[in-house]
Amino acid sequence: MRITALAGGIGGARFLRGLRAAVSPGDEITVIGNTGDDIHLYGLKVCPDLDTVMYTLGGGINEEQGWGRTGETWSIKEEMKAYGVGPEWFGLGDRDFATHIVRTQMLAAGYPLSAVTEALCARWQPGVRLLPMTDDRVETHVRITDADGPRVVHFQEYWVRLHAAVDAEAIVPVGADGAKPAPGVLEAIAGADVVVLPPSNPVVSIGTILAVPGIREAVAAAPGPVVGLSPIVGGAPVRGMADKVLAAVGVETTAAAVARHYGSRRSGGLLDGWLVDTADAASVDQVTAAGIACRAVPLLMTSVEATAEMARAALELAAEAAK
Ligand code: FO1
Repeated sequence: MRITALAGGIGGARFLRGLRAAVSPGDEITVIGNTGDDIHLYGLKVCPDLDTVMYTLGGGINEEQGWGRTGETWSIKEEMKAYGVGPEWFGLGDRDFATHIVRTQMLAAGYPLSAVTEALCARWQPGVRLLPMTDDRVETHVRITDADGPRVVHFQEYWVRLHAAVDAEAIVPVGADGAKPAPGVLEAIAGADVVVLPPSNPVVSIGTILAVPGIREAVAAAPGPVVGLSPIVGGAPVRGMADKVLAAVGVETTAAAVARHYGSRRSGGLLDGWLVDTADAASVDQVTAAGIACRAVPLLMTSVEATAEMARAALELAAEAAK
């Protein structure tokens, strides 16, 4: 079986670890990773979501944080601080720096991000094929109004520095309009037996991937079923700031509203199936009424086995939707 998943950072990566555990030997998983969270710092290109997927599946992630490397040290950051060079609010550790140096060096030598990602994965052996959504530069920016007045900040500044404490007024995937899907992305969707939307942020992770012209259309037209898992449990995001960015696009923070936001494939949307948490079992009928097959199952990724169980439920729902 060929499975293609669209994924953001921590939630997406943890789900993929469960998906990888759930599939049979010989099944192939392709991951289309969000690169809208990418940021250029100290002359280096940092790709947080690609790295989070790569480290999580490759066994190098800091499990507690969910991002960055295990056994990390911080000498470079301290030296930068001694020079008065920031930003201090973004935590790049020494081990992680090596990834960004290799990536930036290869990009400067002319390799596209997709080839660089493949080269980095040759070390980490994530057990999936990891593709960036695009080789072009896309950066998610967030419009806010705070004590400094109305302004637009990089997504990482909104999330890491400002802790999403102010409302997001608009989400702008700068550069997405003119970006092209990376090599292999459209083929991975068109060639998949199942397309999965993990419980990643529907706006700044999955939404940004879908904003690359051609990708939303490819998912809507995928020959296989498309199933998603709700990142909202009991009216709140399991982690992250989905509530803030959903509000910015006029979507309520409920499992059913996110399903309706993606829409049913029967009416030009993206989903054949949607899993909600058992806490949201009451919303199954609403989702079904929207033309999307829906089941309530436990959706808290408390262990790899619990997450594999979620992935199995998603694949079963896909199989039913395909009938
Ligand atoms: N998240 C934080 O909350 N604080 C950080 O300082 C931070 C640094 C960082 C560095 C590299 C990286 O790959 C990820 C990092 N993250 C950090 C996670 C990241 O901000 C977000 O969780 C994702 O971009 C959202 O998917």
